[in-house]
Amino acid sequence: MTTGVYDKLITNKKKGLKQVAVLVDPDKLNDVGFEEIASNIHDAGVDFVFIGGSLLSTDNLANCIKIIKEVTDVPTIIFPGSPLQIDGSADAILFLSLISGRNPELLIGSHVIAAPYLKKTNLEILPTGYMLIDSGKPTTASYMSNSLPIPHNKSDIAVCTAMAGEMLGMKIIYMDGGSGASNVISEKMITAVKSNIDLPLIVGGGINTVEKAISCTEAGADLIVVGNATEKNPYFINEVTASIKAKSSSEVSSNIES
Ligand code: 1GP
Repeated sequence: MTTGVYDKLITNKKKGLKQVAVLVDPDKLNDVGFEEIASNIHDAGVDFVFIGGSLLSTDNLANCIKIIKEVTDVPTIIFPGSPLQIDGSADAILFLSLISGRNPELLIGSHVIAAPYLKKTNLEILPTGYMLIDSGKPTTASYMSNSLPIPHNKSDIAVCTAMAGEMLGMKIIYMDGGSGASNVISEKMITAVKSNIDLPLIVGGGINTVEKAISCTEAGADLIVVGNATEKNPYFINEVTASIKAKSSSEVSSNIES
């Protein structure tokens, strides 16, 4: 079933409107925290809520989705660290294939396990070529995935990997430095990947200032993902969303006028 998440992503991409997703880790907040962040996400005009984590050690996922959906109609997308993170009450799920790695479980094994459960839900399935990029220090994502991230200065490897993902039929490419990354992915690498694929490009990991967010979108990200920074400053969501939207709307307007 299609709930329109991909349509929204594609429509905004075609218009040149940059988009923002907030990543909520169900382990890191309680019910009051879920309500607060959902309200903030709603007020800020965020485009999507990603929910999940590389490693979850609570059973908060279903409750987290429930509370967020009670507060806002911003689409909820599961960003799963494992097949245990499937919940049919969200709107969509990133069906991640870790194409930067060579771990067969994360290229096909987990998908086989998840497929019959997903088939019974109404989740919109978003086949996503997921690329971990080295960000200066090991992250939970790189450790838990038992895979080597692409070196941060090897744009050619990133480009070829993204192109292969597109040729394999993925519908999205997600370049991730990992949650809490020390360094954001370089503009050079983002631009190189962007100019070699037609798919929507998601970029995340270590985006903790408005300047970093803008540099990622200017380099070619269609959607940026912000996680950790919102935990330290809840109003970062408002600042970053307002800046990204103002900048990309004014660029779209000036393109129409010229
Ligand atoms: C990680 O891209 C996300 O998968 C978000 O990263 O928590 O560093 O913002 P941060």
